[in-house]
Amino acid sequence: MLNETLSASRRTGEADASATPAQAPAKPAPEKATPAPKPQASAVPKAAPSPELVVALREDIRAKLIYALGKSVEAARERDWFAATALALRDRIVDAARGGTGAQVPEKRVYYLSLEFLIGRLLSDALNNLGLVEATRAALRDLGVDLGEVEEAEPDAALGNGGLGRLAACFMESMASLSIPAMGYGIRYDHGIFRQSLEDGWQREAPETWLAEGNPWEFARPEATYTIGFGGHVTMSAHGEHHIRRHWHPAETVNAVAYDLPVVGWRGRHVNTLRLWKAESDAPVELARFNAGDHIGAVAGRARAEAISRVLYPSDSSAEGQELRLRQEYFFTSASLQDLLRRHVAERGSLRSLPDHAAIQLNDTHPAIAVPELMRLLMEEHDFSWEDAWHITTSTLNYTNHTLLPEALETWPVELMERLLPRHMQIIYLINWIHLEEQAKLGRNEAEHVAAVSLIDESHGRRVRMGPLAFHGSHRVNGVSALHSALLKTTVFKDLHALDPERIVNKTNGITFRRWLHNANPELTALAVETVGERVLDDPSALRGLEAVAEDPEFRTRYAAMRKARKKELARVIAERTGIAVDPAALFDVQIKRIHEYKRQLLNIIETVALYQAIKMAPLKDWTPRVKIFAGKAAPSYVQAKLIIKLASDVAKVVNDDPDVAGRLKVVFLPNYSVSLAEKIIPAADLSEQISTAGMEASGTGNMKLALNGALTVGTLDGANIEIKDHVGAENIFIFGLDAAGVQARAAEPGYMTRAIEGSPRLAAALAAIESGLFSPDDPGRFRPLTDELRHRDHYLTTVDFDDYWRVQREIDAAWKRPAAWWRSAILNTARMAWFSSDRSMREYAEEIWNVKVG
Ligand code: 26W
Repeated sequence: MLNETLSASRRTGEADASATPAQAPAKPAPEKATPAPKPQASAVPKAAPSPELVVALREDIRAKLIYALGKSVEAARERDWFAATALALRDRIVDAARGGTGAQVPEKRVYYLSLEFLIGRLLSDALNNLGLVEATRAALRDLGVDLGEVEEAEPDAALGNGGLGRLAACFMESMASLSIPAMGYGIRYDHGIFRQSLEDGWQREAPETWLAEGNPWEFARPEATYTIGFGGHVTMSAHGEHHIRRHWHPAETVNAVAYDLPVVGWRGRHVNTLRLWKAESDAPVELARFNAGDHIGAVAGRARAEAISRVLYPSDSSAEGQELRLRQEYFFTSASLQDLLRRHVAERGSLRSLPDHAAIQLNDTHPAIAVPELMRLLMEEHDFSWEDAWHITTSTLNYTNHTLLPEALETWPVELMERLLPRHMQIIYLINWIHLEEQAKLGRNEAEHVAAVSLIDESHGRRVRMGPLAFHGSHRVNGVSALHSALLKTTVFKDLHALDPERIVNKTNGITFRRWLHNANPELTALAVETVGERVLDDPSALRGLEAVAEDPEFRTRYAAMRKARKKELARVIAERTGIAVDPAALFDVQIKRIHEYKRQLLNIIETVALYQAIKMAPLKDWTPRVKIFAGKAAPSYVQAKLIIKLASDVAKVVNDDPDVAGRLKVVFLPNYSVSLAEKIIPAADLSEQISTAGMEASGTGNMKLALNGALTVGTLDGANIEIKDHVGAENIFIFGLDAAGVQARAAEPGYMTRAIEGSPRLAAALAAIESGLFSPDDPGRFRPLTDELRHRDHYLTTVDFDDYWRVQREIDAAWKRPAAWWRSAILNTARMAWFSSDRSMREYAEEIWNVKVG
C-alpha cells in the first residue's frame, strides 16, 4: 500500500518512497548507485541468520550512521544507532512495499480516521514482522552495540491518550498483516501525551518531545499539501432557475502537510501507510511589522496556524469544548478527505463510484465533521446534487463509538460552529431539517420525539450533537464489545436505532498478538511455538493446543518459571524507578490504565487499606504476599483523578515502611505509564484488575493483553470482560460485583452508599483510616474530596461493590496458595484468548462493515 500510494502519487506528483528520505540527504553507498533490494530473512528464522544477511545489514547500518546521520562509529550514541538501524530497516520496508501485495491499485481501500494513534516504539515491531530480529542483533553486535539498548533508545510515538488511540495502532498493524489495503489518517503532533512524574506523590506534567531528534521512520511529503479554511462567510450564486450554489470564503487558511509512516505487516507481505498531517502557516512573515520592531506580532498569524498540530489534547474522557480542539478535528478531517478524493479521482475518474472503492471509518466522533465536509466537497468542488452527495456520503462513512459516559459525548456550541465553520453549520441544519421532515411525514412530529432525534441539542444552549450527526451520516455504527453495542441501542442511540435497527453492529475490540505476545513476551511465545508449532505465529487459534499441556506439571513449572523471570525484571525496573524493593515471589497484582473514577482505582486502594488493617490485626496469619502495582495518567484538569494518584502514593509510603506488614504487602505506583512500560509490566502480571462500574467501560483492551499473557482477571461483568469470561471459562476468572442491570437498578435507590458503608464495618474502618489522616499526617483532610464523594454521591457505586470485591480478593489469596491450579488457569487463559486478536476484529470489520477483501 505504501508502494501503491506511491505509484498513485507518482501520477499526481507526489514523491516516491525510494526517493531521498526526509531525514537527511542519503548518500548512496559507495559501491551501488541504485540501491538494490536488500536480501530478506525468512520471517521467523529457526536457525542463526545467514552470514551474508548479517554483513549486509551491518554495512547498511554503518553507512546510514556515517552518511545519513553524519556520525562516526566512535562518536555514536545509542540514539544514533537507533536512527541508523531504523533507516536501514526503512529501506527494507520500502522494498517490501514495492514487492508486496499492495503494489497495485486495490479494488477497495479502508481509510481509518483517528485523532489518536498510540503507537509506541516501532523498531522491534518492524524487525519482528520482517523476520530480522536475530540478523539485526548479530549485525549490531559486530558493531559493538546491543540491540536491546538500541531499542530502548527509541522514543515512544505516543500520539494518543489511551484505549482508543492504542486500538487504532493495533488495527493498523492487523490491517497490514491481513493485507487489507488501508491508510490511517491523523495528526503529527509535535508533543504527544505528556510525560508524567510524581513529586511527593502528586502528578506533574511535562511536555513530551518525541521529535526532538527527528523521526527516522517518516517520509515528509511537502508535495501532498492541502488548504484548510476557517471562519469567513458564505455567498450564493444562481445556476439556472432551480439551483443555488453556495461558496465559502474562509477568513483564514492553514496548510496541511503530509508525513507518512510505513506500517509493515506480519512477514513483510504487505505495507500500509499512516499519513499524519502537520499544520503549516501559509502566511508570510509580516516583514513591515517585523522591521517596525513588532517581532512577535509579525509572526503571530503563523504561530496561530501552526498551533493546530502542536499538542495532543490530554483528556480521554471529557469533551472540553475548546476552539483549538475543533480546529484540530476539522483540520485533519478535511485534509484526509481531500487527499482520498484526489486519489480516487486520479485512479477512477468519477467520484460517483467512491463507495465501491473506499470505506471510511470514523474513530469516535472526533472526525464526525466528515459528514458535512464530505457533502461540501462533493457539492461545491465536484458538482454533485444534494441527493447524490448524501448517497455517496452515507454509503462511505462508518462510525465507531467508544464511550457512553455523557461527559465524553461531544457537542459543539452552534455559535462556535457558525463562527469557525459557517458553511458546515448550514449543511448540518439542512441535514437535520430533512431528517426531521422525514419524521414528520411518518407522523412523528411530537416535540419529545423531535428533541430526541434532532442533531441539535436545544436544552443546554444550542449545541450540535456529534454522535447523532455521525450516526445519521454513516452506513454502519459499531460498539466495541457485545455489552457496549447492546447498551448503545438502549441508551444514547435508542431513538435513532429505532429508525434504522440494522445500522448498529457489534465489533468487539482486539489486540495485535505480534506486539502484545510475540514481542512483549518472547519467552511465552517460545513455549507456545515449542508446544504447538510455528504455525501459532500465523494463526493464534493454534494457542488452543496449550490446553493439553495445562495438565502437565512439567509444562506448568516452565510456564511459572517464565513468569518468574519477567517478574524479576519488572522488580528491577520498579527498584530503578521508584526505589521500592519488591519480592518476585509475591503475587503481582496490577491495575494499569488511565486514572478515572469509573475505572475505580479507588476501590482497589481502599481494599489495599482494608488489607493493611487486617494484616496488622492478625500478623500471625498466613497472608498471601502481594505487590499492588498501579500505573496510569490522570488528565491534567481532572482534580479527583490526581488526588487518587496522591492517595495511592501516600498509602504506598505508609504500607511499604511498616515492618508489621513486611513480606506481605507492598504498594507501587510506577510513573509515566506508556506503551513501552506496558510491554514490561504485562508479561510480569499475575492478576489483572478490570474493576470498572458495570456498563461504563466500553470494552477495555488491557484486559485482553493481560489475559493473553496469562494473568488471571479480577473483574466486573463490564465491557469485554464478559466475553473474556465466556472464552476462558468462569472457573478461570474472578468475577464480582453488580452487573450493568444491577448498577442501573441500584443507582435508582437513593441512599445506597450510606447503607453500604453502614453495612460494612471493614469499609467503614478503611474510610475512617483515610479520613483520620493516617496516610496524610501533614494534611489530614487531604482526601476528603474523595471520601465525601463516596459518602454522599458515590456515582460509581464503589461502596456498593466493596464487600464482594473483598470477598473475591480473599478467594484469590487462597487460589495463589494452590500453585498447580493457579498455573493451570493461567495457561488456559493464554490458550483460550485467540479470539481477541485484532486480526479477528479486522476480518469482521472487513466483511460486515467495509465490504473489502482480506488478503
Ligand atoms: C472528547 C474527549 C474524549 C477523548 C477520547 C472523549 C472520549 C475519548 C475516548 C472515547 C476514550 C477512550 O479511549 N475510550 C476507550 O476506547 C477503548 C477502545 O475502544 C475501549 O476499550 C475503552 O473501554 C474505552 O474507554
